[in-house]
Amino acid sequence: MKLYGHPMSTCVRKVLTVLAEKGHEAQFVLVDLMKGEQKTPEHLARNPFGVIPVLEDEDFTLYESRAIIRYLDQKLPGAALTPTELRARALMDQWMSVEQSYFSTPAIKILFQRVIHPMRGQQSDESVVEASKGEIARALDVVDKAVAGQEYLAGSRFSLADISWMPYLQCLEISKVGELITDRPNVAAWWKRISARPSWVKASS
Ligand SMILES: N[C@@H](CCC(=O)N[C@@H](CS)C(=O)NCC(=O)O)C(=O)O
Repeated sequence: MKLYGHPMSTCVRKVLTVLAEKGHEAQFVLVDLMKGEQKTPEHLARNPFGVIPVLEDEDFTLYESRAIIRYLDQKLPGAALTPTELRARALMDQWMSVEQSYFSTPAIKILFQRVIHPMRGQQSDESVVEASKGEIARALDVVDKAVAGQEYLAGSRFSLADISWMPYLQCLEISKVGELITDRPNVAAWWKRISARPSWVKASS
């Protein structure tokens, strides 16, 4: 298997976490975002949207991180990251959808304002940061209630849902808005629990 990506990418980190949970190594092919390599004809042939990650499994090419992690979980041996029980599985899907609909976009917006723009010599627009913080607070208030009485988003077992949220929770810390996590005791305990997993430590270092 080949994984095309960049080690700093949030979407790639999800895939690397799943590979590490499964104890599987894929050949990592660097697509240098700093050099715009994701927009070359060679990469556009792999992913017409010009983004990473892309997975190649022999003659099969797959893009979109959430599709890739579902594929890898089904394909590879090792501990299942998708619950078999119907309702737990439905909850996993619900939380992956909530992440995509309400959480990752404002988290990335803050990362751009606070980290990426200053790296490029541009000013941070704090009105964007404030609006995004409001959206994130709403999502994390909901998560705080959900993980009050259970260890993981889908119930008692770590799943793809937790993995989907992890890179964006890390973005909040990197962007110096970690109080969005620490102000919510159940979210803070959940983040501490999942970010200590060796798979995440390996994928995010
Ligand atoms: N929905 C896509 C998003 C992919 C994406 O936006 N990847 C970013 C890195 S995290 C990227 O390649 N950015 C470069 C660009 O937009 O040119 C997925 O989940 O795979």
